[in-house]
Amino acid sequence: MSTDNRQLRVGMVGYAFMGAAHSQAWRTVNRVYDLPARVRMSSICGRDPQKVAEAADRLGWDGWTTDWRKLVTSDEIDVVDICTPGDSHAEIALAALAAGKHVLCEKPLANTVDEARAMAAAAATARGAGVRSMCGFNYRRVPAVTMMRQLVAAGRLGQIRHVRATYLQDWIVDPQFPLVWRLQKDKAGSGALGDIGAHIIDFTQYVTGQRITGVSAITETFVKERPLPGGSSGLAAHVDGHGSADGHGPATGAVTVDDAAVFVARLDGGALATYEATRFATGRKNALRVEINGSLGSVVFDLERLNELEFLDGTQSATEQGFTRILVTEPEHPYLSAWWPPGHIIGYEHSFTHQMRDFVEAVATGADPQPSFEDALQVQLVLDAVARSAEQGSSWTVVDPELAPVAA
Ligand code: SOE
Repeated sequence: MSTDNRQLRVGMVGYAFMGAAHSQAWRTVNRVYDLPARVRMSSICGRDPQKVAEAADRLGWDGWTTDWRKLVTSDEIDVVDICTPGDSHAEIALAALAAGKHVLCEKPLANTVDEARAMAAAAATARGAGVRSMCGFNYRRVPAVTMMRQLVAAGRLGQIRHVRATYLQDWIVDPQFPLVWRLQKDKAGSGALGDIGAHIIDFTQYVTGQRITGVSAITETFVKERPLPGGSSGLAAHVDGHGSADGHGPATGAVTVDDAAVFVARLDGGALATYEATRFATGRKNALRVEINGSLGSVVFDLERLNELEFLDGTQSATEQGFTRILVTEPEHPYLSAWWPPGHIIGYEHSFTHQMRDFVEAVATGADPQPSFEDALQVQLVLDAVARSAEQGSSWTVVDPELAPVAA
């Protein structure tokens, strides 16, 4: 912590989509919320000096570096924000925690359970020295989602019976979309499962207060070969890709992650749950939807209408029952007192500002921000169980092919 306890000097590693979203949040958090500490956007780190210098200027960072190890051990840094692909989360977080830096790490926490365990253990050790850490499951901080949790916790849904979660995207439906890092297991750990499946796992456990105890899963990789990025050809053909025989022409590489994951689950409070995470839901861009059914009511959240909740109060007379559309923009709603008058809606990026609000307040007051690395390890354990279930196919019962296939 800086000598001035009211200042938090942040160093961020990574400057792509999540780097931009986090930068927006660091820029705004002190301008919107009255917090016990002020954020200083001290330095941003990336491998390409020209690109990271440009990102520092565009995103509002005081300085930049290409050496993350120097950044996380600098005496001029109090917080390390990790916005890189999953294959570097563990190395950076472990070094930062060992250097006594507070850490915010993007989801999923890591690419493997072993890495996540090491990170959670290091976070627990660092906690003893007053060092805080959090994993960036930002959707928890959409006001309507926080309100969903409040409704469940207040008993307004009664005993939770069903959780129904889908997270649908379609950005790689085109087989010519290149083999980017998110489609490579060694970089991303998994595909739709860890990238967006992690969100609905955390989301539903957070809202219900229940944890997934068992799963039965199937996954699929619909497109198994893709062009290498940058229209690579020739040499690239020899990089575990499959280019043309003469070494020229478009080279391709193997997709080594899932395109879609579908699984059923049991939660420890007795609820049955269904989960679908896919990048092949043609027409669905970033469609996260969760419905919770309980003995006294139901609630529905749809990210495409993130300022609203649909709430069914099952205690009302049958003749008057119906899903109510709650506009979650009142100052009494979570996080919203700091923004605009009722009805002036907020957006996706506000969830990151709320995330930074809670992180800064926790660090400045000596509290542990949520979700912790332990919470994120539990999500990692669920991801691992889903992957193992899909691989083993253990619970898969084949339907007897009694009827001959219908002639085309
Ligand atoms: C890509 O699927 C992605 O950027 C995820 O990585 C984010 O976590 C999600 O919020 C939006 O989509």
